[in-house]
Amino acid sequence: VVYLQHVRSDQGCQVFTTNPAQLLLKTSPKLAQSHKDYENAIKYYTEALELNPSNAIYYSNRSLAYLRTECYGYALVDATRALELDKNYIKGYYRRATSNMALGKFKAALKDYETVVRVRPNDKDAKMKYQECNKIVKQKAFERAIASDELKRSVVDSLDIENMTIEDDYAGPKLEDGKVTLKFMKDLMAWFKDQKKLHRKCAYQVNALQMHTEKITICGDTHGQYYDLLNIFELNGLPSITNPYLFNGDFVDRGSFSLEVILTLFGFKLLYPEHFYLLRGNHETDNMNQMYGFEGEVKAKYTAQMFQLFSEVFQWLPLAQCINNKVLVMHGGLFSEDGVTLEDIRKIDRNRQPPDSGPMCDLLWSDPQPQDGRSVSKRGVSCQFGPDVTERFLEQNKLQYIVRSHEVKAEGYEVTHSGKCITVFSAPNYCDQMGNKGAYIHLRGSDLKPEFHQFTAVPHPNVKPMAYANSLMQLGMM
Ligand SMILES: *[C@@H]1O[C@H](CO)[C@@H](O)[C@H](O)[C@H]1NC(C)=O
Ligand SMILES: *[C@@H]1O[C@H](CO)[C@@H](O)[C@H](O)[C@H]1NC(C)=O
Ligand SMILES: [Mn+2]
Repeated sequence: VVYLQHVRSDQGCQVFTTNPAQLLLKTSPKLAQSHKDYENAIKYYTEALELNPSNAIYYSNRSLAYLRTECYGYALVDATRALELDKNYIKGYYRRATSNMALGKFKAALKDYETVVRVRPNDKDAKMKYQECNKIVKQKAFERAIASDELKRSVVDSLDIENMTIEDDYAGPKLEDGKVTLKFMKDLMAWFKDQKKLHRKCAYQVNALQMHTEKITICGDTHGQYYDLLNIFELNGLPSITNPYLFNGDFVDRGSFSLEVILTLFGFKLLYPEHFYLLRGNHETDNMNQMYGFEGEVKAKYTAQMFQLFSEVFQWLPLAQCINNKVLVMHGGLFSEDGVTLEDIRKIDRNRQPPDSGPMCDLLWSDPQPQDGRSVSKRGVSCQFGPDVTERFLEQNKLQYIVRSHEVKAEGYEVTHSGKCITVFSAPNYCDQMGNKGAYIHLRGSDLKPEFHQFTAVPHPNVKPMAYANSLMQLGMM
């Protein structure tokens, strides 16, 4: 297993070398592990494979680079090829297991860990991974068993929030008569900034209140980067009736301040329900939260029951938002089939965990591609759609363009498909290692012309990204 050091660059320098292994393995504290390094590693391994297509190590190493860039579908294909070429190549089993874990295919992952443990009975690391994965498979089976015998009951019904007492020594923010006010929001953000915890009674109150469902600012993925979220409000102003916002999903996971991000966003939703919008991302789901940290973080800071409540609320988040009948915003992108209308999107029964395919899955998971048509997704879920797909969708629904998020971009945003498909991503220096900028977009006036604003990462307290993630997904364990 390769331990990659993901230290932040203090010189901001990037080294380009033609040795892909060096790109994967940079350990000097002077160098950042950036997205660009992994993309270059992929390029060089691809070239090496053209010269020598039967080298299992090249496939396995490219698989690691794909894991790092979240192309889990491609990572799975490469790990599988490595094993076809050399079925005794242990690292190949690890890589394939990690790809399957990332895709939520826990049983498939368990089979590979089983193989490693069989071949290397004395390997402690392998044994630990096997046990961890086995635990998840058993827990999933148990959850399925109870879900089928019991009517689904809201966590809210089993809570007695009114009767929870706030201890006298609690000096933090409180709701006023059960309502979120601007003063509460300002106190809350300052409280979180100092790494203090909101009283559990107030955390339940912010969560359990009804979620209701134009100049507007659109932000992309924030992924638990609370200090970068505060910086957005610093640069662009606090949300208000005259300064509305739309946050386009993936508020939680990866960054270790996901609770602070989501409670702040829910607070503003309650304060300005008609001027503050939140859409669901692929990370507002149980499978992702279990692997990438949010479940662990909520359990560490509050309780398992609090996580259940978040899970329920996430299921009510809308999947898409249409602005002035001209722009459609969603987290992932367009569909695996032509002909989907806005009416079809409205009719989606969204109050559930997303299925493996179909329009709900596509809205949360798909990505654009430069070439026409559709291809298999690099992620292993949903599809990639070309400019012609975007064009037909916009024409049929009489729209001008789409805005989506979901992919890290070096500049924080990217305009593709002749200006008809815009990506915006608001987590700068994603996971403390990608070196990317963040961006948000202003849409203004009758033409809704997009205007881009970029920003860079600000420092955060010393809690690393993925600190609460499942140990199998922690960086360095792949
Ligand atoms: C593959 O990656 C490993 C690190 O996991 C590295 O030591 C090795 O040199 C790489 N092999 C090739 C052929 O690039
Ligand atoms: C609070 O607890 C008391 C005593 O246990 C009970 O009588 C009352 O109904 C509870 N209040 C609410 C709002 O549930
Ligand atoms: Mn996403």
